[in-house]
Amino acid sequence: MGFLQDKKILITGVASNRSIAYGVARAMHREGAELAFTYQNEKLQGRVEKFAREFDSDICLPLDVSSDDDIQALFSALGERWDGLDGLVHSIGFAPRDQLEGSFVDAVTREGFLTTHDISAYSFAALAKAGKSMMEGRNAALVTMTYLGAVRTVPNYNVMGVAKAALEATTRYLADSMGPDGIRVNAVSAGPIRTLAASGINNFRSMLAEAEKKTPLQRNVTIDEVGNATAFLCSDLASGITGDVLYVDSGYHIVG
Ligand code: 0WD
Repeated sequence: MGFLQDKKILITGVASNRSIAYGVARAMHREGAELAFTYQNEKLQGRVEKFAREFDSDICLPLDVSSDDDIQALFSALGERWDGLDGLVHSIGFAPRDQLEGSFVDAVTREGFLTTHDISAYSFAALAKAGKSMMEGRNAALVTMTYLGAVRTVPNYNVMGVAKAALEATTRYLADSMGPDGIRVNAVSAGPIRTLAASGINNFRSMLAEAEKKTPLQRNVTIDEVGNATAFLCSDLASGITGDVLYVDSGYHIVG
């Protein structure tokens, strides 16, 4: 029996089979979880439905996190299929491309800043708020995906790093305010992985190469390693852990 047996978990952010959320789905499915998925737009619908079937799920719902209506509709529709929710994985991030290159002070704009924070940080709070009533009283857990750029400057990561700092603080505030309902909230800080989102970051290849050179494990991490850690944090094995950021980065963050 897997350590997520009988848990009902909603996974956002599967865009391709390279997405971190895809690695999360693979680990959670292996550990016996029942899964539901969201897709950002019609273009991705067919692909995400196919992934869902691969993981024995027929629950695939639209969600653009910039829309409050979408967020409400998501939980209404999920409530028709499930009597509650044990886990929610937030694996969503976006910054306009012009924000992710060059010097931060030159690149940042009001609009770029707001969009990046809305999609990449506020959306986690919005999903927690809208999903709370389905998660109360069942040892539920939320996990989001963050990056070291939240706590250190990383070339070209720019306003996305600022939004990740907001996301990590949001994780702590959500953990504090949802703890009394038995809901845990954590973040996984993943090392660089080649995905669709990552391809938007200028010079991503050199981030991968540098990590490989400098990490204690001397290699980059995989979506399956991030998936395993996320599955653990959503499980009862992690029942004493909340408000935390767990690094899955081959140890890169400890190296000076
Ligand atoms: O190196 C990396 N890949 C790292 C990623 C290192 C550390 C953290 N992360 C984070 C990302 O910042 C993000 O929060 O992990 C999360 C997942 O990212 P990913 O797996 O690297 O990227 P991807 O496969 O592209 O999935 C992100 C998805 C989007 O994909 P595209 O490529 O179509 O933008 O986030 C979704 C979308 O499916 N997304 C949205 N979903 C709902 N509403 C929205 C939106 N408005 N915008 C983006």
